[in-house]
This record gives sequence, structure tokens and C-alpha cells, in this order.
Amino acid sequence: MPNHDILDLQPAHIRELRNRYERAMADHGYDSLLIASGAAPYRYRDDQAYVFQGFGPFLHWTGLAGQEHSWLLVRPGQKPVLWLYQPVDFWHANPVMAEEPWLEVVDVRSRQQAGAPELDSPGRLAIIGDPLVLEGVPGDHNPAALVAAVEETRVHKTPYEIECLAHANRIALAGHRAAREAFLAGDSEFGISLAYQQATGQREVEAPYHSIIGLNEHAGTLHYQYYDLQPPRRPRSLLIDAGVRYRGYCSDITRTTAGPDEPRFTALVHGLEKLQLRLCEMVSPGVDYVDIHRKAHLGIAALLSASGLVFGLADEAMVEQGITRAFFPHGIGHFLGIQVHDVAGKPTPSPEDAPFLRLTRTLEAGMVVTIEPGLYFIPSLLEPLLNGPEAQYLNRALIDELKSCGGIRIEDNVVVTAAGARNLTRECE
Ligand SMILES: [Mn+2]
Repeated sequence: MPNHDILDLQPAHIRELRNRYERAMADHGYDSLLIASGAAPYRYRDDQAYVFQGFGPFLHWTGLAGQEHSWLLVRPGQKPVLWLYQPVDFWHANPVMAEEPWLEVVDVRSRQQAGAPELDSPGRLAIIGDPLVLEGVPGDHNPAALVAAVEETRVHKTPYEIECLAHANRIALAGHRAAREAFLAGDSEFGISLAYQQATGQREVEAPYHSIIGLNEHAGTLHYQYYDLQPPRRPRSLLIDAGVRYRGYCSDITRTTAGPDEPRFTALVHGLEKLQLRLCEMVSPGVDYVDIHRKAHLGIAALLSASGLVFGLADEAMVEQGITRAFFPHGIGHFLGIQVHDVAGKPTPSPEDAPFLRLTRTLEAGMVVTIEPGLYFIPSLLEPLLNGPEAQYLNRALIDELKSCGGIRIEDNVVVTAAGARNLTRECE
């Protein structure tokens, strides 16, 4: 879908938000709601600020991820008012606002001051945002029940949001292709990160999260955060988990590539990819997301058996004894939207067998989730098994051989539709 078609969906998105917000405010007895974009705090005893990414509800309305000190007022029956902070400042430039259809359904005003605007007769007023910018502002600050209701308005994406997420996938995939080529050409983690930024046209600080780019053993650190300047002597594997923000909306995609002379690791990557595609096919309205997580464990067990990494145990027993959890320690995925781990995924706590699962809801049309199984060789998780009674089932020699490939994760972004699912990542591969 070209960009202008996405933009045409903006007015309907704002109309839908007005309905959802007005209902939430009525339910909790508020006449006005002021939303703060926020501001990056300065580092202690320094004149440099932290990297800024705006408050979720502000982005939900505006898509403006980099707009500090700005405010949006929602009142039932009235056009929302957006105050944009545009000081006269010879040190910095003010962000340039693109002419877009949503600006016709919002009352946009420019402002020189950073603090909250004064409101006439707001009635019962709630203000939500980073407490650091709310100090001294009159009104109820972040009332918990209203904040929860506002977060719930983000669970079912509007058609505009889904197209933004689809576009964020398209851009990110160009980066993933460039990253893979750079790896196969022998580049370092740093070089691969430059290739990704070049292909996506996105600076590192604008990315929805710090791109994870790990070669060899580094692929086995779930949130590996450094970039080696030199490539390893023998590049065996690349794991890249990287996204893009488009008008506030995030993609969150992971791909793993085996080095050229790695038949066993290549087979494992293929096996995990097949499992990942099967799990994506489970996405459908009425499905409990926790069941997808549990199916992933059974699939990992089957893969561990088929590859010879574990032997002599039935799949179910492998899961029950915690062996699959040592190879796949994280959750199967999460909600995705304005935040990479989007809000409201856990009205109930994670089950005991899935402590890191970030989403425990039954799927409904309009939700957007990630599906990201992994299989890793993480020494601190495997050592206790290799030194315990489970050692009899483990192929230590094969684990040793594959250890320096680090691990595998494959992650797509999937929309739940009335008919089943739409895979935003695969549709543009
Ligand atoms: Mn993810």
C-alpha cells in the first residue's frame, strides 16, 4: 500500500480514538483529559539529555515520536487540541510538520512555553504522562483506572495503525536483507549495523529499540547490546533483531542466518523456521496466546529430538523436565504497536511455566502480536543440565559443536483478523 493510502486512513483513526477515549472518560467520570508528550531528562551533572521517545498515548493520536513538551487535550464532543512546542531557539530547529489529513481533524496550536497549557473550564480534569513533566500541573495525575482504560484503547488496532505497522515491516525487511548480505560478505557486527541503518534510512536513536546484532556466541545473548568492530575469524551465524518506527508504529523482526559451512546449524535454523511458520498459523480469534507458547515448547522438543541434541525422552517429558526451557527461555511474543512491547498484554499474570511471557490474553481481531520462538546455546542455562541427572539425555558433543553458533530466533509480526491472521512480515518478503 503506497503512503498516500495509509494517510487517507488517518481521519477515521482519529474519529475512532475520539469514540474510545470519550467512552473511557465517561466510565471514569472525567470531562477533560490532557496528555503530555513528555521530555527527555538531562543526565546528572551534565548538559546532555537522554534520548527522547514520546509517551504512548500522545503517539497514539499524533504519531509524533520526537515531539517534546507538547500536549493534547481530549474533550467529549470537541475537536482535540494539540499544542506543539515550537520555541524561538537559535540552538535547535523545530520539527517540520508534514501536511497530512489528520491535521484537519485536530486543532493544532503552536506554543513557546514548555509547561502545560492553561485550560478554560476543563471540569473534572485528568492529566496523563511522565510524572516528571506533570509536577505542579492542576488536575488528577495518572489516575490508575483511567490509565488502564486508555491503554485498553490500544489493544485493537485501527486500519490506519495496521497499515503503519505493515509499512514499518516493509522498511525493516530491506534492512534485514542488507544485514544478511553484509554478514555473508564477511562484515563485522558494527558493519552490519551500518548496513541496516543505510537500508532503512533510520538513525540508531530513532529505532524503536536498540538493534540486537550478534555473530557467533553473541547470538546466544538474548539482548546482546554491543557491536564488535572486527568480524570473527570464522563467521558461523548472524542473529539480528531489529525494527523500524513509521509514524510512531514499530516493527520488531528477527532473522537468523547460518554461515556458509554450517550444515548442522543450517538444518536447525530451517527446523525452527518451519516451527515458527506453524505457530504463526495458529494465530486466530479465540485462541489463547498462552497455548501458542506451550505449542512452541512441544515444537522445540521435537526439534531437539530430530537434531539429536536430546535423545531418549518423549517431547512432553522434555517440556515437563524443563529441558526445552533451557534452550528457549523467553516468551513466544507480545503485543506490538506504538511500543515494541505494547501495553495491556497481561491483565492476568504469566503462568508459572512461562514466567517471561508478556501476553496472556485470548486473541481477538485487530490485535497485533509477534511470534518469535528461539533455540539457544546459553552456557549458564545448559551447564546445570549437563551437570545434573538430565545429562544422560543430552548430546554434549553436539552442544559443544553448536555452542559457538550462539542461537536462533525467528520473529514475525502478525495481525489477528476476523478470518485468521495476516503476517505483515512474510507478506513483503
Ligand atoms: Mn519481539
